[in-house]
Amino acid sequence: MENLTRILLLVCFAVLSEGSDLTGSVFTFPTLGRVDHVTLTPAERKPLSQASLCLRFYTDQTTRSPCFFSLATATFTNAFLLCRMEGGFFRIHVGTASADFTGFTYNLNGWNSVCVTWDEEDVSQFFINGQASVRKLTLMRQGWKIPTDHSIIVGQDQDSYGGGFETKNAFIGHLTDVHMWDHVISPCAVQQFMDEMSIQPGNYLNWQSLKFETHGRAKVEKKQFLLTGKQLLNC
Ligand SMILES: [Ca+2]
Repeated sequence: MENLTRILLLVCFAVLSEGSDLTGSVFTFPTLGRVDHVTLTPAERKPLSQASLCLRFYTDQTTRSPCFFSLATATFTNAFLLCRMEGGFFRIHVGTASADFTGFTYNLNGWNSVCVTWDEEDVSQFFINGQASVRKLTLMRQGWKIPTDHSIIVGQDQDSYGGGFETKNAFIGHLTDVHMWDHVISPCAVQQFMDEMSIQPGNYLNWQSLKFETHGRAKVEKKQFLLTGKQLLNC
């Protein structure tokens, strides 16, 4: 009996640790609440000397500074952070530095495909809906690595490790297809993501096998076909 209990516990652990396939689903953030967010857990945490992040967002938000993705460590709360700032430009934080990307428009009430890359030379680049930014230094010291002890959330900004949320950084709307890599993905891979083609999923965070936990009123929903922007024939 004891052995059976042990086996059942191991099976439960294996299922829980595998992550969920969220293909065709979205994270919904239905209100500009201070506590609404989703925590994401990599299969294996490791120090990151470079990274890529891709996701899609759908919103009607035009004010404040919503944050899509926030990776914080005990020492660096903005270790890797992507927000849309008041004024409509996008900001990537890396460690204690940041780079701003201006001159981009994005769809309100429509999907936006976004990728950011940060390489070992400290050069970052931002992509949205097929447009690429210039390649910019974030001015974080070269050779710096994101420490292993990180906490990752989407839909808010961590001003302290795992918390420190502010209403001004709340995201309202939907996020989907969140992928993160421990390296810089190729321009071709970025383009494939933007075109919603089949991609090599993130090797650090993978939407098709994601460990996550929703908090507050954030929740997982099936992606409505009306949110795809595509017509269904048999409706
Ligand atoms: Ca904040």
